[in-house]
Amino acid sequence: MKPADHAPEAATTDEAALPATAEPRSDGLRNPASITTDVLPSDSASELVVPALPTDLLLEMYRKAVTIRLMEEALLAAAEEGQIGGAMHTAIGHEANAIGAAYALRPGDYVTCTYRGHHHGLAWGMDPGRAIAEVMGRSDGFAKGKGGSMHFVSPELGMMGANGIVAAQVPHAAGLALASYLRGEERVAITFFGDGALFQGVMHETFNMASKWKLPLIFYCENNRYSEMTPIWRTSSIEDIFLFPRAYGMATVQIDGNDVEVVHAAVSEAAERARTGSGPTFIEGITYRLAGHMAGDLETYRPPEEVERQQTYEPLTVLRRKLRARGVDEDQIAEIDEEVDEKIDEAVAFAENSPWPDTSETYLDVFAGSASGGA
Ligand SMILES: Cc1ncc(C[n+]2csc(CCOP(=O)(O)OP(=O)(O)O)c2C)c(N)n1
Ligand SMILES: [Mg+2]
Repeated sequence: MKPADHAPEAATTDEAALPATAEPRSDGLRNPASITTDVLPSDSASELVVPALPTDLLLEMYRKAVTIRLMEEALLAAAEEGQIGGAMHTAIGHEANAIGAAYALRPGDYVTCTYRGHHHGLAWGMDPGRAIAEVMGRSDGFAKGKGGSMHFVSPELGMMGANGIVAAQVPHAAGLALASYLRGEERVAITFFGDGALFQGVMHETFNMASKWKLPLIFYCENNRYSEMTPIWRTSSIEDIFLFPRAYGMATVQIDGNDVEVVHAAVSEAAERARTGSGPTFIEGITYRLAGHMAGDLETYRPPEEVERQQTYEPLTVLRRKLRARGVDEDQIAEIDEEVDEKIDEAVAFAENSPWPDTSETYLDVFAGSASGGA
């Protein structure tokens, strides 16, 4: 075959958004072309035992999910007003992945994530006011406004950093897991990354090392089926990406990343495996990014109908349905929505009133040895 036969074809907008065929494959896996319009993931989650969580806990998770959603909507509005410098990526639609995981782990466990990490920060316990202040570059932010949206960090909470370089946070988490192992601690590290990260070499180096050394590590792929503006079926040789890490001899599972109970069950099982010395787990959470790749994204690469379809099965909708099925009435849900709405208004006001960092601190906390004692 000539090299030209392997070359990717140029994508037109229509081709990029609409798969050519959705025929099922003979081996039972999903056809690569079908995934961008799938609402529900394949059946592979069925092997996982998913216990029902107590209704009180689901209510707490719902409150957290609404907090993340409203904070990110407020941030998008602030970006439109020109209040935010640099790129900002929201995780609207990804919330269940962060919340289900955070509630399955213990205080003291570590997390690292991508530039799309507001949801992880809040799930890990960050205060929304200080989080918004960080995105706005204000001095009350967790990194005193110097990290911004793409470098969320709060070591005191175990939130060890978002990262702007695709996949760079993954070996960092392996280092944290190794440190925990060497110190004889029971701390687990979880690292979140996107489907696009799978094709970075460092991912595979980390898979091999973590599996060989049985590190207490959880690899969590938030598969939203796009890398920036490119659908996964255009870039990946296989669509079920949990099959890649399986080759490194680790446990893998593909789950519904829009359902907090499923995520909680998968991460609990992985944490148990990690804490008992049985090594890492790879979780592929199928999810969907409801907003653009970043603030200001015109979203010309996917049809609005695709987003509308996904709106029928997104984390908040799923949680509301669960709560209603447990007998929680609409009024109680609406009350939570209103309370959170007020809290987010207060958080935005707090951030807007937070002072800009002093110019005398420009080089503080930037290089090793210049730390001023804070985060
Ligand atoms: C090493 C590197 N290459 C390219 C980029 C540019 N880039 C930023 S986001 C992104 C897409 C990543 O997609 P995915 O891993 O699926 O995460 P998602 O944005 O969908 O959450 C790319 C290629 C980068 N930041 N780092
Ligand atoms: Mg992606």
